[in-house]
Amino acid sequence: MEENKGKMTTPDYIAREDKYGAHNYHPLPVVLEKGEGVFLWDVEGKKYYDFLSAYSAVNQGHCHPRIVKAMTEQAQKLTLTSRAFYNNALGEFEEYVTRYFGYDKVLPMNTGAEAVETAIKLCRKWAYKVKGIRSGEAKIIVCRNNFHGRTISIVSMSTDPDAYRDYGPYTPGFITIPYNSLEALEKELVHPDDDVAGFLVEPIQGEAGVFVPDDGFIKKAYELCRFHSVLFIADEVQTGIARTGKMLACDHEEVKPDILILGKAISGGMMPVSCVLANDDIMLTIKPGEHGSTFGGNPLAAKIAITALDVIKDEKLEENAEKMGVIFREEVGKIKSDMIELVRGKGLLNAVVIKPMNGKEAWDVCMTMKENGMLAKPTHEHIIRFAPPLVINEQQIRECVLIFEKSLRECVQ
Ligand code: IF1
Repeated sequence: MEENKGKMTTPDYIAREDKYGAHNYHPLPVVLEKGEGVFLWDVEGKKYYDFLSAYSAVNQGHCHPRIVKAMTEQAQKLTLTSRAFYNNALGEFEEYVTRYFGYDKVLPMNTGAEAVETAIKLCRKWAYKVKGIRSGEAKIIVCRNNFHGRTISIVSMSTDPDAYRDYGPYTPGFITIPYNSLEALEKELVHPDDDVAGFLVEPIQGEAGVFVPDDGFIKKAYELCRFHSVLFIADEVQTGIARTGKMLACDHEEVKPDILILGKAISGGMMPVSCVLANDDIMLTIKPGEHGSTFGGNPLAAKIAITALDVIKDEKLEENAEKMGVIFREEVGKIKSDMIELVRGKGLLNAVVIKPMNGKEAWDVCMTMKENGMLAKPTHEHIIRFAPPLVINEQQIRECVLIFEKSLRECVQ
């Protein structure tokens, strides 16, 4: 109840969510109420460094003043028209984002999963209209341990039982290969039926535990796809928008995907904004009435996204992510703790693999870090992801490595 707000403490908030909300998450027991830049505050007033960035959606930092301004200004003018009519902001965004990433066209959606669904539909449409694959036969190659979202079609290509179990029947048309294997990719590409339409890949696998493929994998995979007239589809929902030290993770290998999927940080975490980019030969295969979304391309999202992308360039966040990432991995590498198995990542998308000790696991390390003022979340029991907002500076990164070190020490005591 609102009048009790002042008296509510952390356990009360948690109990209320537990009672009224579906139990589809297992959050760290911290209740947040405020954010600014790299910092978050909980309902008791305790301040934390954010090392999750809402799964890389707030690359620009929490409540970035320029994005808040763009949002509040547009919110007072016009928020939603649907696509039944034109609005004066969507075209501005479309022009801006296509120039920014160098594509002919953009198709705006809202969540990452919707953008992935859009890319799958676009790829299949292209397969039938342009490549000439027999109706209903198009295949898309995906990778083991992928994470592309939570819809039925997307979980149909998941290899994680937690993601797909008991959600069948599944969508057919996906071929799974091991990640980082050019051999496996080539084998599927020379399929005798010639019905492969696309290869959908995360340039770095996020959910899998920040798994960085071998140098050259993305480039060679792209070239193989090109040779076989198969669309190279990059899911940069998590790796995109400067997270890995370049605007796109594919930029590390100078690859321009045939279909590019973006989400999360394209709005700086203000609201769900996602999009799919492609050139005309692909994008124009979808005709009026064949795909869309009520909220996709709304003027509020358009203005927010333009400003959020502006901030990335103006504040040179790619450069900062690259530099801070190098320092982070170097400094973590120097920590003398038997609990650290290895550190890996690119830019500010990093993971530390934790060796359990004295019955203490990654979760316990995160709980201790929370006590010490730093929020990170374990993934897959033994991995902790470290992905702060890209506005973090050197002194802050160094302080956070010390907090991590201290927490590891306290954990094994
Ligand atoms: C959750 C991880 C991050 C994504 C890629 C599409 C989507 C995602 C590469 C879908 C979403 C999320 C969603 C979040 C957990 C999460 C995640 F732990 F799974 F790996 F980011 F680190 N493609 N990733 O990573 O985007 O529909 O959610 O907007 O709670 O499920 P969405």
